[in-house]
Amino acid sequence: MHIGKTLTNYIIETQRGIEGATGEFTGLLNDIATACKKIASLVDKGDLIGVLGAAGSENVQGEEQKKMDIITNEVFIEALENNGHVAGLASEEMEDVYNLAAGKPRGGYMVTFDPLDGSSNMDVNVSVGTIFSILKAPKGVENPSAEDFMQPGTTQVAAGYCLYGPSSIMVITTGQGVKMFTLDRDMGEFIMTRDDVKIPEDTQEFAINASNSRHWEAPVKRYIDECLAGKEGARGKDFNMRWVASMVAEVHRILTRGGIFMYPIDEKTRKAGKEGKLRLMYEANPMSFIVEQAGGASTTGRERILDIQPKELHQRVPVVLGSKNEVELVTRYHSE
Ligand code: P6P
Repeated sequence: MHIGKTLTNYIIETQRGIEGATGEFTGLLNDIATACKKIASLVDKGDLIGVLGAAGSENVQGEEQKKMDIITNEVFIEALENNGHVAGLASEEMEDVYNLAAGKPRGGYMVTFDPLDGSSNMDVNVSVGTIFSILKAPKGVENPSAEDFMQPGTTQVAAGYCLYGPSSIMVITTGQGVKMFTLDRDMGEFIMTRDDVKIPEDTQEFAINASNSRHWEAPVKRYIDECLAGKEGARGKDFNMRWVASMVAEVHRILTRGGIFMYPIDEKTRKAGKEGKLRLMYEANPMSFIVEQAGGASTTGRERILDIQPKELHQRVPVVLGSKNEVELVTRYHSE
């Protein structure tokens, strides 16, 4: 019985192909894999170890924090701060950049992450996930500032997520396509299960929180109404709808069978003074890098997400991502 290609095999192979690679990037991806294995084990145990429910605190977004938001954030920091691969971290769960303690070795990378996206789904046993994005740290900077993180999504060195669902699946891109690795819990290894993930360019499945429909802008309303009109309408085909309220699960479904995911800006978010619901640095950018690498597209409805010049660490953006032809149609509607 074969072992299969482990994530470690893949990382080392990839490193061999990178001129002057020092092994630091390899070490960092392994640290991230360690964090995700630990989180997978905590998610799996849930109520057995008393990690469900509210923490009794709020995060920088003013949202109620779940116990697992805090626990997984600490797991991620512990896995990354000791091995000298990063110079700084930024997380949905921390207001400011996390600088390493004095004396800890620094490395050439910075990581932004959402340690447990969709965490409220844990209380109802629905899939959740970790999202991460890897950026180059400015040379010789011991303690990167938030300003040092303000790099457009096109500068990402790598991005990925780990989906904690029926299986725990790590999905990674380093700019050479998208690979998937399924966790063999008995062995404690991620094994490659998909090598060259491609998103179908067309789809008949859309994902949006339809409870916001009264707040939508006209182009979004037009697109969704046409999907709902089905084969008798302008699109000439029926559509299905999904909404998991876990971005990682939605993106994984789209990578697996196509689809479009939308969290557009609307009157409600504008009135709240926000540019959208999802965060650029540790949700939209990493997911957009992955989706584009799989042949999909990702815009705000008005511009390519990876081109956005970030202004602040927890900046929000509208997101329209998935099957290329559908995203282009929605984006065209916004331009008309
Ligand atoms: P709503 C989870 O909180 C999240 O950030 C994404 O993972 C998810 O797609 C979205 O928000 C769900 O938002 O408004 O449906 O709860």
